[in-house]
Amino acid sequence: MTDTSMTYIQFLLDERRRLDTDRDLTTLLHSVATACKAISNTLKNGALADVLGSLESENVQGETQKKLDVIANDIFLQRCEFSGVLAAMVSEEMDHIYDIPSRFPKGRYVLLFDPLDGSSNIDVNVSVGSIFSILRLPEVPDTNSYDAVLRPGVEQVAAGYALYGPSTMLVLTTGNGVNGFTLDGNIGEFRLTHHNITIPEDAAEFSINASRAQWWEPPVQRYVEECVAGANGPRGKYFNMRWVASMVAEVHRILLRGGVFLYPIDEKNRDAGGKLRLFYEANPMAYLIEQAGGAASTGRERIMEIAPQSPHQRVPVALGSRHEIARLERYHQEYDAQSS
Ligand code: AHM
Ligand code: MG
Repeated sequence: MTDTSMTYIQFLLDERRRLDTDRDLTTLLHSVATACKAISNTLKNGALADVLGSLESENVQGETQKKLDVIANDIFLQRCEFSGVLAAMVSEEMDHIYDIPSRFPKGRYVLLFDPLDGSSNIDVNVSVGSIFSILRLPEVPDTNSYDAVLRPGVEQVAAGYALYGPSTMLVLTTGNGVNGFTLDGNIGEFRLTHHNITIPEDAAEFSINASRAQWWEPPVQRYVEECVAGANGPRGKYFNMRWVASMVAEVHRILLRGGVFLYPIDEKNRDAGGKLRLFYEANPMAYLIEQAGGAASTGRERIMEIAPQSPHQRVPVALGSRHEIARLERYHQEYDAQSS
C-alpha cells in the first residue's frame, strides 16, 4: 500500500530538495492546489449554494458560461495572483491575457488554465475538473502580450489537473513522472495516494463522442470501426467504450487503467481547428500522459511540438496508451499518403 502520510506540500518540498527545483515553482504549485481546494469546496454544496446554471454571458469561444465557470475562474485568479511569481495568466474563460495587478510582485511564470473543464456536467452532478499548465519565461517581462506566451507544450515546466469526483484528486507532473494526491477533508490537505502513475502500453478501452461519427475523417472511422468489430475483427479482441464528456475524468481513467481518448478534427469542427484548446487542455494533458509513458498526438503530429498561433487555439486530440496512438497515427499516414 502507498504511504499516504506525505502531503502535497511535503511532496513539493521533497522534490525541491532532491531535484533542486525552483522555489517559485513550489510557491505557484501550492497556490494552484489552494485554488483547487476552494473550487472543490464550492462544488460540494451545488444547488444548495445557488451556484448551478448558466449566466447570460459567453466566453471568447462563444460558449455560454456557467455560473461555476466564472466562480472557478475568479478563485484561480485570486489565489494565484498573490503568489508573486507570475508574469501573467491565460484562462479559457478570459478573452485577454490577465496581467498581475501592480500591488503584487511579478515573476517569470505563466499559468494557463481551464478553471472548470467539462462544465456541461455541472448541472447533472457528474465529475468535472480544473486543468493547468505552467510555463517559465526567460525573464520577467515588462508588459504582457500573448506573443510572449505563445510557446509550445514541450516548454511546460509543470502541468496537472484536479478532478472533482467522488473524491477530489490532484494529479501533477513537473517532468519527473506523474503523481496523484487525494484531498483529505479532515486536514484540508492533498495527500499522496498514487505514486508514479504509468499507463499500460496496450489498451482495450476507447473514448470518443460517437454521435459525431458521420463527420469523422476516414482514419478515425477505421480505428473505431476496428475496435467495435471486437474479437472477430482485425484487432482480434473486444474493446470497451466510455464517454463522460469531461476530459479530466477521461484522462484520469486512462492514467489509471489505460485506454485512449479521442477528440478528432471532423467536418463540423474543422473551421475551428477541433474542439479542445491547445494551451490549457491538450498541452497539459499531453505532458501528463507522456510522463506516464503514454503518447499524445493530433493523429498527424505530437501535440507538445505544435507551435501555437493563438492563445485559444483548438487542436485535434488523441492520447493514451502508446501502441494505440501509434496505430492511429499510422492510419492517418496511410490515409494521407493514399489521398495525396
Ligand atoms: P469545456 O472546457 O467547455 O467544458 O469543453 C471541454 C469538454 C471536455 O471536457 C470534453 O472532453 C468535451 O468538451 C466534451 O465534448 P462533447 O460535449 O462534444 O461530448
Ligand atoms: Mg475545457
